[in-house]
Amino acid sequence: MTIENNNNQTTMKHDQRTSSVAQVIGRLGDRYLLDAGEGEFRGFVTGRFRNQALEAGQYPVPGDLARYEACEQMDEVRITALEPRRNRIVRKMPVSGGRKMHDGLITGGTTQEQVLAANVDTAFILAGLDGNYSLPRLERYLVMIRHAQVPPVILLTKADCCDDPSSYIERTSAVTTDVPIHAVSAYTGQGMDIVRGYLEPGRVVVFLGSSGVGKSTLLNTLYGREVQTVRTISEKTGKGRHTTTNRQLFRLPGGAAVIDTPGIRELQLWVEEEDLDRVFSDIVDLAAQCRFNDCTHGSEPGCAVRAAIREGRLSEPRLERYRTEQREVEHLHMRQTAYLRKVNRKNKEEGTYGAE
Ligand SMILES: Nc1nc2c(ncn2[C@@H]2O[C@H](COP(=O)(O)OP(=O)(O)OP(=O)(O)O)[C@@H](O)[C@H]2O)c(=O)[nH]1
Ligand SMILES: [Mg+2]
Ligand SMILES: [Zn+2]
Repeated sequence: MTIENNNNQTTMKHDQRTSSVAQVIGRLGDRYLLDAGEGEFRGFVTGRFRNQALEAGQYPVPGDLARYEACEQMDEVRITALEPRRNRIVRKMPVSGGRKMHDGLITGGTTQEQVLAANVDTAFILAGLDGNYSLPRLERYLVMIRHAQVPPVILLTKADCCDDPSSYIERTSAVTTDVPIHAVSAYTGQGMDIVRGYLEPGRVVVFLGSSGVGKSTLLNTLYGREVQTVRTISEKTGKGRHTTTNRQLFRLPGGAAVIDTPGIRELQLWVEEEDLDRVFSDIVDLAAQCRFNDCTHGSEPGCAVRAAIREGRLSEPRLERYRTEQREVEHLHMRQTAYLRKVNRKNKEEGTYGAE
């Protein structure tokens, strides 16, 4: 638990009559941590808030602006509503077992949307240059960010572990035409000035990426002291240890805020087809040149996608990934509505909204 690391908690007097607005920092059990600029305090959502919330995604998340009122005889506040969100980063979250990988798709099990963060100015997608670099994974994060309509920035972390970071920048930029990509190292300080350039006072950024890519380390470096726990990646598996377990917002001394997130184990998509098409726009453009409108890019004559693969302008694995994710999105749409209704009703009865 990282909340204790922030021991700048102050006792505050909240004006009972007026409703005020505070930034949501994080969650601690059924309480929310808030900050209105003078230190952290706790709050809980009112019964009326619960009644009005139609789904889990409407409960407070880091970056939200919460309207609150003071409580008599309690040093906590009542959260009455959230200000409308400018944007929200959403992922599909498994809420029950029974999942199976089938043909590259996750099937079975029950899923629910989880809002990771709200009101974000820049989403940093981190990928490590220490041997776990994965282009498909980056693409998936990009699709999620495109869906949220938040500007993404890719950070290739641990540049100190890699002899040739520029070759990775090239590989990455081949699939992400309009996304800034920077190689950084929290250890040597490489690229840190570039990252700081995104952190103007009042801005909110989020760190996303697999466990062990160095999200919390980067936050600590920017903060100037250890506010989040960091652990070495496992020698046995070469993977991160899921050190960070809560999403939490940190206000940097310079006035910007960073939302540190846990590495996502299963990044399922919660998006629309258009978001996919933006990330795979090269394939969409090629497909528009195929002779047949409904070309499946198999053995049809005049297929521009096949031609591009033959000529080395498009890689076969990339086309495959596009198809897999397309299938996943279609599949998702089919079962989304029914499941959501069921799960939301159940959660509402049990009052277990927004569980991590
Ligand atoms: N060589 C090198 N190692 C780094 C760098 N940044 C982070 N690490 C190491 O990577 C490991 C994982 O770092 P964390 O910051 O805990 O990773 P995380 O992304 O927060 O992981 P989760 O909280 O599990 O999602 C630690 O051993 C860090 O010391 C870097 O720039 N260079
Ligand atoms: Mg972490
Ligand atoms: Zn075709």
